[in-house]
Amino acid sequence: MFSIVMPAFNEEKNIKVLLKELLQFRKTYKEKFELIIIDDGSTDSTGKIIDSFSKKYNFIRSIHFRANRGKGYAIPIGIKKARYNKIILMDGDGQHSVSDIPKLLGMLKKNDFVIGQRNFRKMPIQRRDSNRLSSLALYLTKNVRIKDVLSGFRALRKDAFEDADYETKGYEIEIEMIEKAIDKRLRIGRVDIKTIYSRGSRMPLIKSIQFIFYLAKKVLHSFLRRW
Ligand SMILES: Nc1nc2c(ncn2[C@@H]2O[C@H](COP(=O)(O)OP(=O)(O)OP(=O)(O)O)[C@@H](O)[C@H]2O)c(=O)[nH]1
Ligand SMILES: [Mg+2]
Repeated sequence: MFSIVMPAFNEEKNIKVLLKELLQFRKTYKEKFELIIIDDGSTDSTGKIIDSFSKKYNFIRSIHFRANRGKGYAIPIGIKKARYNKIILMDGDGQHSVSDIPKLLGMLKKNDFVIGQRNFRKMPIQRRDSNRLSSLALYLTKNVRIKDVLSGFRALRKDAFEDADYETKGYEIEIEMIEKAIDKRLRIGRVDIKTIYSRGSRMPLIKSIQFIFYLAKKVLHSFLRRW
């Protein structure tokens, strides 16, 4: 058994299709799972949609918070609430393919943390560049090369992550989780996943700016420490 933790903020256009895909997948896949969806302050009908699914299917749990606090707030809550030690983190905007879940779980057998890496050639340029920049910053500060540091499709062991305290509450959590994993000397695996950009993408500029500030601070701190 495993848990899927899914953050969802204003995803009324995408989440229904994804939930139907997950229902289909659950019918045939050898291992059962629970699904925890965290909606903090969506202003569209996301909350209603996920509630209608959780009422109908008891393996789905919907968690709501009134105010919007960010993906980095939602993920650790989902991890804490998970009933199983094997956890899949999956975005609620349909950019991750349900068919990649077995691959991630397979890699988790020999690792504590698995990152689904996308094909950069199929990614919009702004995303590709912020990813490369983040990857370089991670290499400069931690001396570890990871290609797709911003991918939200991951597998992890709950016991390796549930105690972690995160500095960030936004999208930077993706990088902070990797930093924590490196510091704890966890085994980090990578697996190729499908790259879907035909749905879900909002590309807010603020997101790239947030990353750049976060990374610049980390790189600067790391150099000053060594100086
Ligand atoms: N609970 C919660 N989920 C969030 C929040 N912000 C984003 N998410 C979810 O996190 C997932 C990833 O967010 P996106 O904005 O699509 O980020 P991304 O996929 O890296 O970027 P795009 O390329 O723009 O799609 C989606 O399922 C969002 O609904 C938030 O504040 N709270
Ligand atoms: Mg997305």
